[in-house]
Amino acid sequence: MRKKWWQDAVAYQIYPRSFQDSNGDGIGDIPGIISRLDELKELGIGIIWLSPVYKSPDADNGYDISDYCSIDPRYGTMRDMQKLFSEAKKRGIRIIMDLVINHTSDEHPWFRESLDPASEYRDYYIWQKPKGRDRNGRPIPPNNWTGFFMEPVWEYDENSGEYYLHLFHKKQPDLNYKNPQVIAEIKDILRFWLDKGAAGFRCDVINVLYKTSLEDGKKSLTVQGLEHYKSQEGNHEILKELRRDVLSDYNCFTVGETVMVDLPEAKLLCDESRGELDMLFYFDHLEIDRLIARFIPKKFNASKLLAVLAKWQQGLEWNAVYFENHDQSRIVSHFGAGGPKQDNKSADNWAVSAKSLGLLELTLKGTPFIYQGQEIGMTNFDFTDPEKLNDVESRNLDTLMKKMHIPAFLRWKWIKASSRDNARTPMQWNSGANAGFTTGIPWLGINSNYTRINYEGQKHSPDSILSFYKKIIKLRLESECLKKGDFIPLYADTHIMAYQRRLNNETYTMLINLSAKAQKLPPKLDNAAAGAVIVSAAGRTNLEGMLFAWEGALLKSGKAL
Ligand code: TEU
Ligand code: CA
Repeated sequence: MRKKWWQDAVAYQIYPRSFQDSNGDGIGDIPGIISRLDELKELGIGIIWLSPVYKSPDADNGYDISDYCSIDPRYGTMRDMQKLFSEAKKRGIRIIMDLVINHTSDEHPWFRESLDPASEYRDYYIWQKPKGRDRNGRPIPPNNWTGFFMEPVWEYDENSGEYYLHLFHKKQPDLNYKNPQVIAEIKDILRFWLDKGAAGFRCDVINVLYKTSLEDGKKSLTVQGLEHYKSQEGNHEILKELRRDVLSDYNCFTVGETVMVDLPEAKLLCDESRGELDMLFYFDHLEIDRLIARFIPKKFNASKLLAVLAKWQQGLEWNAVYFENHDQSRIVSHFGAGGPKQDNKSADNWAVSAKSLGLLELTLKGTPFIYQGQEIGMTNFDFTDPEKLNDVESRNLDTLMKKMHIPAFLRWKWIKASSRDNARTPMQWNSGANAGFTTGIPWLGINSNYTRINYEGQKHSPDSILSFYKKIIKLRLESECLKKGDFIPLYADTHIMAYQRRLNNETYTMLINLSAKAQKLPPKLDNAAAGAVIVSAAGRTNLEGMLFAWEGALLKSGKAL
């Protein structure tokens, strides 16, 4: 039996370029991370997921890797990385690396070699002849697939007269997983990092590796062609092989980022007896108020959120639980009071909703992942000039929408709701210059609210969001019921939701108001709400039949109700 230490820890995602700069070049780095490990230990973190720090030309901020076994000089050196492993270990923190193996950078030596049709590396990537020629003699792409980044997925290479496939940016060519040599290379990369001290991997878009066929896809508004490569049998086989031949030799775990995954697929991917992934990130809960994945905002409804959470909480043995990452909006700006349509003005409401959403995340079953800045209630970016956007996806989306003649105000509205830059603005450490992130010019605009929202300001205040996170993380770590107890949905309407966690004789009840108005608790919840209030985001000890605006509260009852 594997000892599943990852089920007893709270994880924290670091997006290195925005975490802490140590040398004034405006880009966060590994020495910067080392200097903040004490803060993470104090927060109660046991696992760090480190977004890519490998050599990369940065077409997609490090998710385009040109050397898997070296550190990009902007982030530091391999010695720094080794120091990060050992300093983290001293503090009881394990580190998982970001494994981006669906694609490499086009500047990776494999791809460079692969440009030569006679090279043994040609077959490392997916090269295809044109389907034919159009009337003007121009080549026609091999199929009708559309990609994740609103750009064509086939890039033509004049030299060889063939196209290569890239589901993401054209500087991110997809590897060919029908080639066993590619899998052999990946195994070496896994061993390299596990031997250096990595405790596992967060596996980027790990359910789209294997392209079963390259036939035309069914017409679709989102990613067309998906049915030919999402969660295929060949993909399951690869995951099994990596587990069997490499991962099982180490005390490590994997969390897959699985795009467009549904529950039946997820069950297969995480079924322990199959030996593929230990847990996965799904997207459904963050898309309940969005159309076309996360691009167009629509109305929030708490009962929808509970339904989605319940489906996944009860559907899988073990979940990766998250509300934010480097691709998503800040949760307080998404489901909380920091959002555009809501009562942003009130600092109280911002804090209460940030706490409540933290309480919600940390009382779910699974391994919680907190994203840097979430623990202080950081909000979406506030710049107003589209020129300031860095995210390649947002920039492509803007270009596409312009072509469709969508007016500028609407484009900006949708980009503001969906842009990945929302989560990527630098960490707000203090109220000094550049929020204490850098002494130089930050690579991406710092949110001007840093004078009000920052780590230092919250550190010594017992009522702060940060102090609240510390408290509930501690509570969770000490409770088997909160970590592993069953999830039972109790009640939801447009604004409030309620659920219980149960293990043996223990029962916790979680109540949350996801609206800007106080809400009466329905009579149906009388029994459940009768327990003792352990913690409330509004600082109350007695609920008196109602929840304040944005209030979440955790109650304890002696026996199951
Ligand atoms: O993201 C994959 C993914 O599907 C997305 O969340 C993506 O950002 C977007 O929604 C596409 O529409 C992973 C990484 O987390 C992301 O940062 C990378 O850009 C991407 O893979 C490619 O490596
Ligand atoms: Ca730096």
